[in-house]
Amino acid sequence: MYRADQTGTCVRLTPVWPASEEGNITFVRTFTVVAALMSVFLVAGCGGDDNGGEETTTGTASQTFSISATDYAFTPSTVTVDAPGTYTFDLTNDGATDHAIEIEGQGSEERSDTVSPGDSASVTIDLQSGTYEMYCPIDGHRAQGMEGEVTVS
Ligand SMILES: [Cu+2]
Repeated sequence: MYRADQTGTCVRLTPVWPASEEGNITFVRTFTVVAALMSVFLVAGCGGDDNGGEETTTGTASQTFSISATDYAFTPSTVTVDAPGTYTFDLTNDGATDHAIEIEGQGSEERSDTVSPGDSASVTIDLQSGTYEMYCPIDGHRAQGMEGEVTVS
């Protein structure tokens, strides 16, 4: 058996006989429980350190696609991405009239600014798994062929 003697800030363990005063035995038992709890805490702490070096990056993917707009089509007109995430579509207007790009589906809808011939603009959207429509929202451009599809697998 051991008894903890506190001297200043230093804890010193000294042997005591089991038959010593009841109070000392109770103290030793309490001390043992505290020491056991500290051991558990230290083990947990080591586990945390081990995991700290192997952090896995998850969450949003990020990629930019370049889309060309002409009178009246998008190139490419279909885009496929491997995973849900935040994606940006850069639209360059290679046509002779104003265009824009809008992506709509899965409850989301995002539209770029209107782009004058020779200029560019972008639209960023959080894509979930599923299919989205991609089209030019200006006048009747969509009906004239400015539409496509974005698929998220
Ligand atoms: Cu257009």
